[in-house]
Amino acid sequence: MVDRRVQRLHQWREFGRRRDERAVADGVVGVGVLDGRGDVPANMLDGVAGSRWSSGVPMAAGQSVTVDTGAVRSLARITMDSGGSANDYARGYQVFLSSDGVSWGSAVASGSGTGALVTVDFPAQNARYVKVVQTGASTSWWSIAEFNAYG
Ligand SMILES: [Ca+2]
Repeated sequence: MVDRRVQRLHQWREFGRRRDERAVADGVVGVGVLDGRGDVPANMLDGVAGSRWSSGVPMAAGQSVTVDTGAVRSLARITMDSGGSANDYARGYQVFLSSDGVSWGSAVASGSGTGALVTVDFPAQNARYVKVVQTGASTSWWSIAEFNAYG
């Protein structure tokens, strides 16, 4: 079940600075589910709404997505946008943070998606890695067109 595909992206993307928010999700991505038929993990970080990563299988508890923001930094929000695959949002999620990608501790947030754009706020914490674990289930695939993290 677990295909720990990791890809490094070299671009760095910033936007929304007028709101003192900065996208920091561009980095190494690992997904704990099989890639969906060419919907590779890098697609969730490429800044293109029309490209997506997808699970390629029905959404199920235990599937996960891990993003490396590139450095330890204060994080307080993530967004997962399933874009045009509007029904592929996470039915349930837990968010974990880590400074080293090894030790994760307790979930900093949990909840249920209700639409294509899932925004998750949590108390600011210094971390480098973000892992989202699926806790829901659906006949739909889990797709993320764009994943972002904010300080
Ligand atoms: Ca994309």
